[in-house]
Amino acid sequence: MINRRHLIATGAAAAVAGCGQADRPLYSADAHVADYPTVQGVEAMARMVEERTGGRQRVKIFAGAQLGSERDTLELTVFGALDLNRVNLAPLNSIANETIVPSLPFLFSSIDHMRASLDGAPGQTILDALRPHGLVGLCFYDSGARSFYNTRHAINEPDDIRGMKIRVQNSDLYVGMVEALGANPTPMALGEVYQGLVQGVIDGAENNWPSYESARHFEAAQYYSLTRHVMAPEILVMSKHRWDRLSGEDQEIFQQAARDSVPVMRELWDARVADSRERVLASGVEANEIGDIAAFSNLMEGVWDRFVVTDVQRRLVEDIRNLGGAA
Ligand code: GTR
Repeated sequence: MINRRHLIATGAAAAVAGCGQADRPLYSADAHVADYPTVQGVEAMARMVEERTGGRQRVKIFAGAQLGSERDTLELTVFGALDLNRVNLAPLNSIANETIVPSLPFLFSSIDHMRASLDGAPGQTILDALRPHGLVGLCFYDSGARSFYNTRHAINEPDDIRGMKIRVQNSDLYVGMVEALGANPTPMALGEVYQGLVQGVIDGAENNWPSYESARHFEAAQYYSLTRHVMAPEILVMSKHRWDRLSGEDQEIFQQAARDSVPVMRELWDARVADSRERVLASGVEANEIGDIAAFSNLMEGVWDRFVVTDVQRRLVEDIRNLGGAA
């Protein structure tokens, strides 16, 4: 059986020796269950890779956080014990600060703006920025917009969330955003959130419609308030240890297959967003639009100054803003 311990033992040995593992599929991790669009996006890529290499390269996906939380599996990927990993940008925020930029609150004006930015030069800069950190960024996948949900009451204005314990991903930026609203951020792995809500360890969390639905958080937290404060995408990375052992031809095939899987994933994503929304609303979830969204974005403005600190980040912000009009 492949598990985290097995990967650490065999992967570490192979990475150090710079060889081995050639005859087995590349292993890929995902925190989501098998029918989630991110997993299906990587599956689409895997099919193309297998076909285009005549079966020489294959990918095996371990869905449902079988190999651990995103933070843990990212460590394994950097280290070379895991080959591929599909994660949100949040756990990369502390590894490469370029990834903070698309995670900034209220940066993108629309889904189209987000897609144009990631498909364009800013996206490429961010993918390339991961190499010095042991990761090869292959492509971005959609993650829609994240909103707050909780077990207590609808959030209409910042006062409504003040004092609540809100689960965040393992990222100082998310901690900062929640603090800026006067709530108490609690960093926690995705897999622990449902229990946390049920047991009252936390009052709420924030996520997109599909994760809110798929992880069953909606069963425990019935108030979904559409702040849409972040549109940070998902990303597919390969361990640089593994990448360096691929032939130039296979590197090109992996890169192209990842790119080609993006429109496949986006189509699945759009359908899943509509489906998840419908399902949770039918189950009795109370969703509300926010009248005065500026009341939230103004409070979160301070995190921009705290987290946008390098010239590369500033240029990324500017380039993304310039794409806003076009999308
Ligand atoms: C989801 C995302 C996951 C993970 C999760 C979380 O939207 O797809 O990769 O980041 O959010 O909140 O932990």
